Amino acid sequence: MNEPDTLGAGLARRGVSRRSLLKFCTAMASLMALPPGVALAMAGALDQTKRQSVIWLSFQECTGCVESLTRSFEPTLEQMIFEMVSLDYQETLQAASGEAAESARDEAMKSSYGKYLLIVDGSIPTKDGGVYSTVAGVSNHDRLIDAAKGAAAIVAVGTCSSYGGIPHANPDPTGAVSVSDIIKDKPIMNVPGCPPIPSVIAGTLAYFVTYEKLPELDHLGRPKVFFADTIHGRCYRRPFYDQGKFAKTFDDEGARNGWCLYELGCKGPTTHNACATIKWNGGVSYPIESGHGCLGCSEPDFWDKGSFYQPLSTPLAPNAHVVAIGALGGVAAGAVAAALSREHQTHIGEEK
Ligand code: FSX
Repeated sequence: MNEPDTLGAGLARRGVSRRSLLKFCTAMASLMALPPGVALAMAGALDQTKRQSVIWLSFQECTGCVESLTRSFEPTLEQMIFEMVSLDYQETLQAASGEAAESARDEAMKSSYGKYLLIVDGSIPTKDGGVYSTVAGVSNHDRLIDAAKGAAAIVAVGTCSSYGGIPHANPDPTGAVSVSDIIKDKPIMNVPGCPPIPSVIAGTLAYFVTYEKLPELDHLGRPKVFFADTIHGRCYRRPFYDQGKFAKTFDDEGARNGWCLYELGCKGPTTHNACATIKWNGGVSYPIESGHGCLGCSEPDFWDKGSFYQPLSTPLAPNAHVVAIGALGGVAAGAVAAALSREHQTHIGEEK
């Protein structure tokens, strides 16, 4: 399955022109806020690069992450990503099954030892010897340890593999943990979201293929280019928040006028993700634009932090809040968001 030729040759064979590659790189560079001129360099690098071997393991998950990456419109950046990598093992997408699939994985791990990118979606059960999720009779835990040994880097796709996700939620019957809870000696990037935005998965893969390293990460292991801002910070309903205009129910006048959903439980102020800028379904919309508050699905323990319809806290004076989050910038805004999160947890605790 490993193709020895360059990505440029592979793309040409499939009828993808140099112009399309450049267009793709321009979109990726813009998505990741890279400086002008990077797109051309990226296209040159990609043209000459060997297709990156990728081994993708799926553990305790709902397959939403893979669905997210594959359910997109034509032509898509995400589809081009599949031309860029040699997806040597992926249980949901591969045609092979049984022993043929397992031997393809073994072969890819052997031939690309030390070079392949390991992608993991889903959390890893650790209770009772990991019996709650096994593949070919091997526990997820042991498969992860085995595959991680020869990986150049690991990408945890989805909140489950990044932080434990829904399987880890109270009462956590399987003892679900994240990839970074188990693997300590490899570069790991978390791409959370339940599921993550397809372009974010694609963008991080493009970065790794181009630069042969992971992008700059934040304190939770997320690529800063996509997760530096909160949803609230980039939300198109933000002007209503600033004016103190809040929908009180999902069908009142405020809701019909597109006012802020903060009082209906929106978790945008404490959630770092790119939904408000990149959006979903080819840039069509995102949950808040569809009339529902953010659930905070890309943050650790989002399921246990309280009702999706419980407001984070009583709103501060709108303008004070704007200054706090908007003007302070990255680190300070993060501190405010963290404070809001703590306030939220206390508030929820008091409600119970
Ligand atoms: Fe988890 Fe992904 Fe949510 Fe589902 O693979 S992040 S439950 S979208 O499928 O892992």
